[in-house]
Amino acid sequence: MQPIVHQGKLNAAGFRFAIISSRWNEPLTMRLVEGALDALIRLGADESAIEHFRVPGSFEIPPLARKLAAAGRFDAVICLGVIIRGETPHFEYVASCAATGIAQAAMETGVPITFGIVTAETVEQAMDRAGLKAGNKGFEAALAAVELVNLYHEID
Ligand code: DLZ
Repeated sequence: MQPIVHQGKLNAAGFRFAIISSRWNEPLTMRLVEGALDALIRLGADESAIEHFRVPGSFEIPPLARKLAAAGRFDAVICLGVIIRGETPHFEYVASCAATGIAQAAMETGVPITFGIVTAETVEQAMDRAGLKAGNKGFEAALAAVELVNLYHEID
C-alpha cells in the first residue's frame, strides 16, 4: 500500500512574500536577495507582491520575521544574511540566535519563515554560497518558502 504523499507545489502566483536581509556583509547579502527574487519571479510571483525589509545585522532578523509573520500581510517570510566566523568573534552567538530565533518565529506564528543565512568560516566560503560556486542560499530559501506556502495552504 502506498501512503498519500503531500508536498508543496512550486507555484508562487497569488502569494505575498517578505524578504528580510541584513546590511552586515552587504555585497554578499545582496547576492542572496537577487537569488531569492530570481526564484520568486521565475515561480510566478507578482513583483508587487514582494516586499524587501533591511535590518542592521543577522541578530535583528528573527524579531522582524516574527512581527511580519504575525501581522498577517505575508504568506511567507524569507530571511537572508551572511555571518562570517573570520570577522566575528561572537560568531556562534549571532549564528545560533539567528537560527533559533527564526525557528521559534515560524513555530509561534504558523507562517513559513525560511532560513537563508550563510554561516561561513571565510569570506571566500561565503561568496561561494552566495551564488559564486556552490549555489545561492537566497534562491534556495525562496524555493523552500514557495513550497511550504503551497503545502500549508493544502492543509488549511
Ligand atoms: C556585530 C556583528 C558581527 C561582529 N558580525 C556580524 C556578521 O558577520 N554578520 C551579521 O549579519 N551581523 C554581524 N554583526 C551584527 C549583529 O548581527 C547585530 O547587528 C549587532 O550586534 C547589533 O545588535
